[in-house]
Amino acid sequence: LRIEQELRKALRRGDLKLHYQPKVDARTGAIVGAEALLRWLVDGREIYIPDEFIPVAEESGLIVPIGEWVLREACRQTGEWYRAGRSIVVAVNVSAPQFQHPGFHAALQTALAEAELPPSLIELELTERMVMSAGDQSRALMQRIKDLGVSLALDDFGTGYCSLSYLKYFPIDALKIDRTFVRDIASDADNAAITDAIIAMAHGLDMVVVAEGVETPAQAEHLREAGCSLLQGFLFGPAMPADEFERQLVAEA
Ligand code: G
Ligand code: G
Ligand code: MN
Ligand code: NA
Repeated sequence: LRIEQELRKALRRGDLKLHYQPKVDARTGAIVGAEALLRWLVDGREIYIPDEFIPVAEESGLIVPIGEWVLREACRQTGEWYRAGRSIVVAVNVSAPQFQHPGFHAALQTALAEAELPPSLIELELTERMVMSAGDQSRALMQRIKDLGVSLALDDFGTGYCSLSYLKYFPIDALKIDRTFVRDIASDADNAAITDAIIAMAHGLDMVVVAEGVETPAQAEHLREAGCSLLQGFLFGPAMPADEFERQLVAEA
C-alpha cells in the first residue's frame, strides 16, 4: 500500500521517466529502434525497479493512467526524433489490465494524434498470456490497433503458452525471443536449436524476429546467421535516458 501511494505521487510529480534501449539491425549494427522502459527516479536515483512497482501498478489499477502517460511520452519523444530526421521505431510495453481497459484504443489514438508522427514508428509489445487470455476479443482489438498503423510484437516469446496456431490467428508483426534462450545460445545446443526454429518459423509466418538480452559477440553472430533481423541487449547498450540515446544516434551518424 505504501508503494501504491508513493507511485500515485510519483506520477503526479513527474518522477516516472522513460529510458530507451537500442535495437540494432543485425546485419549493419545501425540503431533502428528502441524499447521504451519505465524508470522511477527521485533526484536521478532509481528508488524502485519495474519488477517491484509494475505489479503494484497492475493490481491497483494505476497502470491505466501510468500506461497512458507512457504512451503519450513515447509518442512525443518519437515524434521529436522523427522531426530531427531520425525515424526510430519505438516499442512500448503494455500490461494486460491496461490492454483490457476499455479506454486503451482511444488513449493510443490520442497519443498518436497529439504527437503528429507516423503511427508506423510506434510498436506495442504484448505478452503471450494477455494475447491468449481473451481470444476473439483480443484479436479484434489488435486488428483495430493495426488499423491505426501501429505494429504489434509478442514479448518474451517462448516462455508462455502461445501455440503456433495462435501465432497465425493473431495479427502480430514481430516476435521477441526471450533472453533465457539467447543466454545459452553459444553453449547449449538445445537452446540454439529452439532459437533457430523460432526464427525459421517466424519467417515462414512473415514475422520479424527480435532477439533480446544479447550480451556477447558470439550470441550476436549466431543470431545473425540464423536470420534474426534485430538485436537488443547490453552488447549494444542498456536502457538510457533520451539525451544519452540521442548522443548514440549522433555518434553513429
Ligand atoms: O526495464 P527492465 O529494466 O527492468 O523491465 C522490467 C520489466 O518491466 C519488463 O518485463 C518490462 O516489460 C516491464 N516494463 C518496463 N517498462 C514498462 C512499461 O512502460 N509498461 C509496462 N506495462 N511494463 C514495463
Ligand atoms: O520483459 P521485457 O523484455 O520487456 O524487459 C526488458 C528487460 O530486459 C529490462 O529489464 C531490461 O533492463 C532487461 N535487459 C535488456 N537487455 C538485457 C541484457 O542484455 N541482459 C539482461 N540480463 N537483461 C537485459
Ligand atoms: Mn519488452
Ligand atoms: Na522481453
